[in-house]
Amino acid sequence: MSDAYEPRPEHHFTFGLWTVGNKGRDPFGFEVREPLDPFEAVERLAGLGAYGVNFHDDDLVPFGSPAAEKERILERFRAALDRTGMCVPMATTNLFSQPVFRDGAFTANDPDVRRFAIRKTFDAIDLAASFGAGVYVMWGGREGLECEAAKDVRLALDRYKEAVDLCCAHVRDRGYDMRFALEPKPNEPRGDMFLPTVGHALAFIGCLEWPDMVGLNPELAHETMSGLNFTHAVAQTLWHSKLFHIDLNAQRIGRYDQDFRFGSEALRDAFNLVRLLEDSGWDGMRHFDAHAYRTEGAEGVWEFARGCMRTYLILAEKARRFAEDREIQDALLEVRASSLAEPTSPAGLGREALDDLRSASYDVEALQVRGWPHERLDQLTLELLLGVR
Ligand code: GLT
Ligand code: MN
Ligand code: MN
Repeated sequence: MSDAYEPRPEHHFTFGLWTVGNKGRDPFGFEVREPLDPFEAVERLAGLGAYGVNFHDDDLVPFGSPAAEKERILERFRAALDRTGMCVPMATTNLFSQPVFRDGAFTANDPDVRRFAIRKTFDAIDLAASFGAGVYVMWGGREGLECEAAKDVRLALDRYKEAVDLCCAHVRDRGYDMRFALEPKPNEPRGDMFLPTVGHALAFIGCLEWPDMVGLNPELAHETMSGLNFTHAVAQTLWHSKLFHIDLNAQRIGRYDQDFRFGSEALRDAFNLVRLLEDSGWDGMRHFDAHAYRTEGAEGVWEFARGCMRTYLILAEKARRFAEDREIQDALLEVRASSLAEPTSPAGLGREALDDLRSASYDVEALQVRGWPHERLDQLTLELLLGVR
């Protein structure tokens, strides 16, 4: 099928090697799919119109590979990228799979484990830089706890800050053009994780040594797990100029981290998110951190990947139509959406402005009688999404 929603490299869609390479293991069941060769992942994604691939160090070079094997893998991977024109815009470290990180990585109680985690990250940053990645994601998969008494959260945050500062120092020392993106998550795999939401992570960044080098990689599934509005989380991240990367997928509230195909749940929320990204002029990657249902065989993975990209493009088209739809625009006028851009105090914060606010009189009666036709605006939006407008 070829139509207006055919993904192309200029749409900047990316996937992690771990996403299309997900073998379908879950806490109750074994793998259902064969391992996917990273070189095949590059070829197949390029064939579907993706722009790039991202990886954890261990996705590409299995943990503990001898140096010669590492060289061989990197050469083949580089050749696949050259052949297809695919990029590596982002990379990250696996600080969660190996047993050594069972008590955390950057926040492990054992200083040697922490130093090893930082050493592993330095090496992975060097690898990322060698592929030209400009964004380095930090997802603290094991940073957290189950037994509250075992860690003082304030000390854990001291160590978390120290680790992020050290990674920034490494990038500065090497002279790389690279920024860090923290990825919050409330729980899973730990019972409770540090930096659980976008809000926590934004506040943390302000306490770092080089806050300008650090932003966020918010994930739809993670904020939704906490019952939060992901579009609002992204809007605030943009407002702080901290959207460095984004993990798109689908998730139902109150479930485990589902990482479903983008748009497969909460379609209207997905639309609001796409509209925000498109309207904001977000020029970064549209990265899918999702995986195919466990029901799928090898080919289902590519249906899944194609579906993520197509749904994004369809919703982007709906966002354009939203902006052009006369009735919707009239409804926006009715709710005075654009008036929110007017400063509340055009005269600013000075004494005069304050006196003006203090002395003005307001006709509260008149202000409160007016209804705000959000019902109509919302129904029009829904009908646009349902395809009847
Ligand atoms: C892991 C996690 C994701 C993170 C990845 C980056 S790994 O799959 O569930 O949300 O983005 O480390
Ligand atoms: Mn997830
Ligand atoms: Mn993620």
